Amino acid sequence: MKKALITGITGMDGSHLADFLLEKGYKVYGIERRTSTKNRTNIKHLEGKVTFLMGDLSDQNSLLRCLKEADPDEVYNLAAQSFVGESWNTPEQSADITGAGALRMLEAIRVYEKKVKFYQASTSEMFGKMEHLANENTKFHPRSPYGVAKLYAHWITINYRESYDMFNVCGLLFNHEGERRGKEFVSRKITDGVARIHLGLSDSISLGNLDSKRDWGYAPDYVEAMWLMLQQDKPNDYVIATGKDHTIGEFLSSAFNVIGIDDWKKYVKQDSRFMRPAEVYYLRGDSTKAKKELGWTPTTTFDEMITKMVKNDIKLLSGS
Ligand code: NAP
Ligand code: F7E
Repeated sequence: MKKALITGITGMDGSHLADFLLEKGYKVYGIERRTSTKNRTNIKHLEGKVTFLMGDLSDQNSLLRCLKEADPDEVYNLAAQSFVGESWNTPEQSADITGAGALRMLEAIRVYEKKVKFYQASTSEMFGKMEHLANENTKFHPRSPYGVAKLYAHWITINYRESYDMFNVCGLLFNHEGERRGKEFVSRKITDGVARIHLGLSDSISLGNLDSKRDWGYAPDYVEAMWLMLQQDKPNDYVIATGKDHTIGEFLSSAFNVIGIDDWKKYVKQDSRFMRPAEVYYLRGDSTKAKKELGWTPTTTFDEMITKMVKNDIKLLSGS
């Protein structure tokens, strides 16, 4: 039985990856950090199936202890301060966890001295200021403290691969969403807001810049790509994306359509509090390499994903 250790298991991707690996017959360990009130919303269903270990990406020894306890074949480093907007408020903490956190996990693996495959959650935010389709060779120009921190984590993962012959891969994942997405991200903020309007709990949604375009995929499709990367003969880095871009306006239109509203504009307010000091206006990825080498393609469409998210939020809010 293969063993996997996941950092960030309480998050959206971590919980989906645990579901996926359990299906594959893995023994799964997940690192949780200590918080004053436990948040197990995304992982309640994993209790009794996954072994939870206490650790923190800011604490090197805790990572080494978790590694020894799990003795994994594969480590998936998904933990991060992952909210781009917040990274301007806490740039140092974002650098420490999102950037140096990856280094701490890599160092733990290096001193552990057993062969462990390592996945790093890299991101399209590293491309940042781009205007065309991005692939693995596109130059980076991050636009936030988060993007800069992720770029450090990306390069240190590659550097440890080259320096110590470690099996390290980076998945350059474009935006992916789903029912377990945090409510501050624009996708879930919209689907939760639409559900509230539908149920008469609210009459509008306040958003920032509506002109950004994103390449939005569905999270359960994307965790499969992470696993596929670690099953290859040689470690390599891959862009994971749908290849299609949509504006936030199009996301709104699709979400309101689920509840039968066409004129969504009268329900949306613009609020400067949600604008960012520097914006990433356009992201669209070319995952030809992943398709060719991993056999990976996304299966859930933009509208299907949004329909699932809106229906799920209506169900959660109505308690049905
Ligand atoms: P998420 O839902 O925000 O989950 C982040 C996870 O990191 C949570 O489990 C969180 O734990 C954990 N974490 C935060 N600080 C920690 C610390 N100091 N020590 C240990 N754990 C800590 O993020 P996600 O959307 O699932 O994304 C997973 C990874 O992929 C992240 O690294 C993200 O940056 C990256 N990524 C995401 C996307 C996307 O579109 N979703 C795209 C590209 C890359 P708590 O629950 O305790 O906060
Ligand atoms: O913003 C705009 C905002 O916060 C998307 C993370 O998973 O994907 C995610 O980062 C866009 C931006 O995601 C609001 O300005 C408008 O242009 O949902 P988001 P993100 O910044 O793209 C990447 C790939 C990651 O790696 C990250 O970890 O939407 N926007 N109005 C808004 N965004 C938010 N959050 N809230 C608004 O009210």
